Amino acid sequence: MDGRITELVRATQVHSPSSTTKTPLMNSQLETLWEEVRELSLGTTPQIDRLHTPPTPLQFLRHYLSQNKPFILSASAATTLQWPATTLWTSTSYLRQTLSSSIVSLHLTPTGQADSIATLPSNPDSLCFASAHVQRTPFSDAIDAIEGSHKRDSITGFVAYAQQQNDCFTEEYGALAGDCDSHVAWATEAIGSLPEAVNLWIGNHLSETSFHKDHYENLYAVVTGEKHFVLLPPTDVHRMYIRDYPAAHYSYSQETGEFELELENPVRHVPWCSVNPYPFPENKEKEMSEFPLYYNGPKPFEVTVKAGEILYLPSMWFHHVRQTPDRRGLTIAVNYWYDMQFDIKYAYFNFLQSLSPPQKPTCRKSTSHDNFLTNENESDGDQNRSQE
Ligand SMILES: O=C(O)CCC(=O)C(=O)O
Repeated sequence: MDGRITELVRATQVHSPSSTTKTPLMNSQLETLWEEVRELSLGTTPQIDRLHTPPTPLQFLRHYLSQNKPFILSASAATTLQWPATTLWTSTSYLRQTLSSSIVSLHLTPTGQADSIATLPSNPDSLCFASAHVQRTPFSDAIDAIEGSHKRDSITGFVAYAQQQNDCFTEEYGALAGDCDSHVAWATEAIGSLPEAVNLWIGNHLSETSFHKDHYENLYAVVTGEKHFVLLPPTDVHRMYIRDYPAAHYSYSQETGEFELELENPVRHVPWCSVNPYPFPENKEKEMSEFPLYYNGPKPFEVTVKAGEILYLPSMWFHHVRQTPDRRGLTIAVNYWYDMQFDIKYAYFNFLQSLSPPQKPTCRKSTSHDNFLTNENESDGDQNRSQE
């Protein structure tokens, strides 16, 4: 995800307000914003639109792209994913044979959570942004590792996820190019350019991507297995508790089968979402009191993208991704990242993000019109924190 992080950091440096004094928001103002966006555009249920025929470029532009609104294109749509990949990639031996001379980037982590917040073993009270150990691996070894890595919470062992990004489908998996469309025609026509990157994702049931956002219009096609997305619109940014975390990297030793997690030196900070939508039950209460805007605000949009379906994930939407594998234990997806317009919506988003959220939560359940924070006029005490 390095390319993506560079992009985020670049955008932060260019566009974040220079002043360290931020205007505090009131929770009632935030609630009004969240509700208005849902009432005016997204809908008030946690479901997103499901289309049964592909949109024309004009429909896509008018109803979704310009409104920054997601939808799912159902597999029942006659023209959805009529790709050779939908049948060919269900055979691991086909993949092995076609990619027999390909070297791919495999991301190894102890639990399947690459690019996520982790505790530092040297100081369990400290959190960091942990990136995976990335290993260049012949494809047939990589697929063995993904299929075989099912261990969680063991000291040795790893979870492998092929999630290189940065146009990896075109580069590392070029031999599979003929099995899929090289772009999504109605999106290309509406956006006016070809995708900036096409990526392949091969994971298992433990592979998980933590909450983040991207500066891309994302057309995400699942080929085998299922992907489960939790989505929040950009206007919900304060519910994500974006904080700066020191960057750290896992390194995996083949000899011992163990990971080490080391901080970058010199220290570099990565702004990242603090919320985990699926905490362990024993941590749930603590998480709810730490992140009340997430837990007490409107229900996030949840969507499962099945084999043969495409999700339109608009730019700057926060997303968390888990997966259910096919019978072999694999989930395979291809996604198309199109450049977003850095337009007036982007400027509004940066302005919103520059405003401090109300400070110090009081954890109690609320109705949607209830004010759920008691001290709504206090400013964010952490004034030096830079944001994503
Ligand atoms: O499939 C995944 O694990 C993550 C997908 C993602 O974050 C993206 O497409 O931007």
